Amino acid sequence: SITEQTFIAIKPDGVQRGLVGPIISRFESRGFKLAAIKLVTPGKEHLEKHYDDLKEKAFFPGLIAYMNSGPIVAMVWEGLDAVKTGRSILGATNPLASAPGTIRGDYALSMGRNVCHGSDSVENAKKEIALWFKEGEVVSWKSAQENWVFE
Ligand code: YYY
Ligand code: MG
Repeated sequence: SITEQTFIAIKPDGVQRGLVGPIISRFESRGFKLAAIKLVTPGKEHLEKHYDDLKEKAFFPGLIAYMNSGPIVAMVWEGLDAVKTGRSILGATNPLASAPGTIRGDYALSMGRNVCHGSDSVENAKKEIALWFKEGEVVSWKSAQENWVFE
């Protein structure tokens, strides 16, 4: 639906490398509506919760240290098929396999520095939005572009 929401984050490497603007631009210009945004350093415990399903993986400690190494831009983007289309805008998890034209395919080379996060299902998007944002931080508003983006 056109009100589907996804959680998108610009990881510490994306912020440090000055990619906040270019990454936001891709979601904006595709036609998605920004529903929430903040710059945060949420701490280890929060990041472990975010990646809870990966806690048994060998790369988990490194992943948490990387995510905890600097500020992250946390966002909610809304629009038609936002979760699946958001993932396609990000590109494959391993940047070496990400198509050019995707964020990771244009800006990243290594799996452990892949600059962005996006929810992988509508159910996980809801969980992640609830983890990263408080009630009232996700804004409901009508975009003036709506009828030019959707029929
Ligand atoms: O959702 P996505 O970020 O594309 O991949 P996940 O399988 O959820 O893994 C989260 C995160 O962990 C990934 O973006 C990079 C890192 N990672 C890794 O460093 N090494 C792996 N073999 C798999 C994932
Ligand atoms: Mg994932």
